[in-house]
Amino acid sequence: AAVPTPDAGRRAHLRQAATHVLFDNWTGAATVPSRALYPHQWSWDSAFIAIGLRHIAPRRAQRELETLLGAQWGDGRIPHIAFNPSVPLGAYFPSPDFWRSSTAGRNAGAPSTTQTSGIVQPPVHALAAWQVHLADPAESRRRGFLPRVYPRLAAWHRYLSTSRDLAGGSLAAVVHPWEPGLDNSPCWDEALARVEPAPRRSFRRADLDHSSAADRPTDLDYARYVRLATTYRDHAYDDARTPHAFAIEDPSFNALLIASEHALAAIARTVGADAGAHLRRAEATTAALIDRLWDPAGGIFLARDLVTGEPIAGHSVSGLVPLIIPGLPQDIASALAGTAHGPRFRLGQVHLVPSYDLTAKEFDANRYWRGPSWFNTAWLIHHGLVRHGEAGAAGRLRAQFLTAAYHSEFAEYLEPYTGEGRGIRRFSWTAALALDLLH
Ligand code: 2M8
Repeated sequence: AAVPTPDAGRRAHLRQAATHVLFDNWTGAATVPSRALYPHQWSWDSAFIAIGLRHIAPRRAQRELETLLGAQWGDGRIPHIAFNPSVPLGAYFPSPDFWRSSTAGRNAGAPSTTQTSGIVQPPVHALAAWQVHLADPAESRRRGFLPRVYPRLAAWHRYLSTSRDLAGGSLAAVVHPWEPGLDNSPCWDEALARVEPAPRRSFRRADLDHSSAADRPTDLDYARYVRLATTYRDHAYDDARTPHAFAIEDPSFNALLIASEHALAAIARTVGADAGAHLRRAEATTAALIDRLWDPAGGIFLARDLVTGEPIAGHSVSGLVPLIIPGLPQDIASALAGTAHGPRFRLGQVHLVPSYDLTAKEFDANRYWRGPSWFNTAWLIHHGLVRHGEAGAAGRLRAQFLTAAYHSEFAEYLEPYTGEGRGIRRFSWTAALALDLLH
């Protein structure tokens, strides 16, 4: 799977095709991940999309983030979906009538006009906001972009570091498998098995109208996703009051929080706020991540199940993402790079970075986050490799990324052995991150 970087002609074509995907998926105020499968605004998708958009339409990249932040709740949470009211209810499940944010979320400060979900996704936003600013600082200053987003991003991080620090160990917990973004990762299997599935007839999946059932989570997974979200909703999305049957400290979620906290320090410095507080929080979270989730024997970070109090044994790409953390101790960074190249992930030998351990019995080369390679995690690991002096491996991963994006027509994910596209095509973050790596 070692491939040369596409030549100049192909790069120009790739840039044009990626631009088309993003412009076609723009709805006027934000970008949908996919017109058919995901017809609303998703939280971490928008952050990745803004990182790509800044190269071709910096003002639109700012708006992408501003629109998402417009759906923020009073308690600081950024919901994982901001719903587009012009999309029919049946086009996506779960729809606004399931989440009931403006009523069930009222005490937590959900907006009264925009309908949203009540759960969150990984905090890539401050990272994105800082990069979007740097792409066109003059336009950013003219629009007052950073002074407007800074307090909202700070409130978001505060929510994650307080209300979501469920174990009191200085890490943010996720309370639903949709929150870490790696929805049906085998890492969640044991924790999910404790959740009583909702009756199958109580909901209708819309995803299967657009994607092959073999590439998606199962009905049983969905029945449990529904139960967890219903319980959270029925407790007014109150983190302290909800009896969380699923509560996990995920390495990638926390690594993104740390990287974003560093970006927030840079933003704070620019707007004249206290950068030191953000840097101290980043350091404390890094120390907690190493203390609570680092597994020296496996050379990878492991998620921790807060219901049992035990680490989760499965090796997922999430455990490699902490490579992006500025100032990660060099021995840990080297061990992570070694694990990425080892038999479980085979970096450079298979396509991109598989989402789950290739040697595990739960590995499935086609099913969503149970094995396929995804472009956003490859992009993160590319940056981690660059940061920690692995330029050769980073360059090879970048070449693979661009070639695969081109050949798969911006697929949602790839079968890691063949490199064939899976899921939907013309997927926004694949196009956006390809644009970013082209620049
Ligand atoms: C997937 O998740 C959504 C639920 O949030 C779904 O399956 O309907 C995940 O891949 C997630 O990481 C992503 O943000 C979302 C939209 O692309 O799709």
